[in-house]
Amino acid sequence: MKKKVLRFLKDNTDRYYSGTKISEKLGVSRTAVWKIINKLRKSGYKIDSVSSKGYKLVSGYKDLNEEELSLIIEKYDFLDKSFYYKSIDSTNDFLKRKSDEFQNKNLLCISDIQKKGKGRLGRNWQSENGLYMSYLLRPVINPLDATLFTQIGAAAVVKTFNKLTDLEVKIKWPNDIVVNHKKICGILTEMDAELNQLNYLILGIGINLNNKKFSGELKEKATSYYLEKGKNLNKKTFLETFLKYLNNLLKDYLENGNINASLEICKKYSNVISKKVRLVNKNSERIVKVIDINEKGQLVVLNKKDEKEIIFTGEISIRGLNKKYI
Ligand code: BT5
Repeated sequence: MKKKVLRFLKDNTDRYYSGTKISEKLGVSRTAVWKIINKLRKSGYKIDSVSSKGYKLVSGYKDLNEEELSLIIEKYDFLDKSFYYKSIDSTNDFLKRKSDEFQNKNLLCISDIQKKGKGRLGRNWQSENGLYMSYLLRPVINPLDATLFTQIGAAAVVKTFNKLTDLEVKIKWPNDIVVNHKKICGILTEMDAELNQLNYLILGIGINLNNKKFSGELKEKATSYYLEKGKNLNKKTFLETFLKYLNNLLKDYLENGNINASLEICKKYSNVISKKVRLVNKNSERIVKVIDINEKGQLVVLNKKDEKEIIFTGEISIRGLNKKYI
């Protein structure tokens, strides 16, 4: 109901509407309208009221909240329901828990803080002042292709940064976005699948927007928009821009079978293609030269013997030759 009233006020900022008119239009009681308007005011919306004229929204809510998020996703067919929290364990884990309850639905969860934000292989993701979002999607694809979604997400993040900022963002295949050799965003794609059938995947994206500092080992390897530019970047603005790009790239892939648009962006902004890098996994490390990203989103490298090899996302990490992060 709150959402209905808010949508009405947002769509009708040209003039005042009386409580009676709003209640008629929306099919709710006048008292309900009055109560909701008071609630909206309490949560930060500026709603002007003039006796004998009625109400008018003067300025909206600048940040994200539950209503704003649910209004934002109404524009997108690929999302059915959203959840917004001030604090949560992990947005990926939350959606996993919701997957049965919302069968056949695509979900988005955003939280201001994550107490147990996750990276790959159970690593920790420090989540204090950024944009933490997870998308539970149910594409009809081969489970082997689920990793392409990491590339789609990375491409949409880069396009968003390019549109909103002058940061020089690069993609460190497969799941890091970096600025000035430091990580500003990480992506974790998880899935629930049987042999040939994907039940769902969760695309989890953590973006360091307004983080003021990082502690421990992260001081050297993490950065945020704030740390680079000395000012904040509005989360809602970032999300709205990001969703436009994500929607287009997802459509390209899922409706037209075209993954090239995403992969072209990943290649154009790659900071590993044409470079020698160290491939590191649990037990070993070796130096290879990266030559390409193929149509499956896998890394094509030349090994020591100058033979071509395909690297799957799996457990591999990439590091620069000088032992630096990249
Ligand atoms: C990732 O893993 O980069 C995936 C991160 C995905 C986070 C999102 S937030 C929304 C959703 N919900 C979740 O619970 N997760 C997803 P990986 O490549 O394994 O990198 C993890 C490593 O990055 C850690 O071991 C740290 O070294 C470093 N790290 C941790 N927090 C960071 C941060 N905020 N910024 C930059 N680097 C960080």
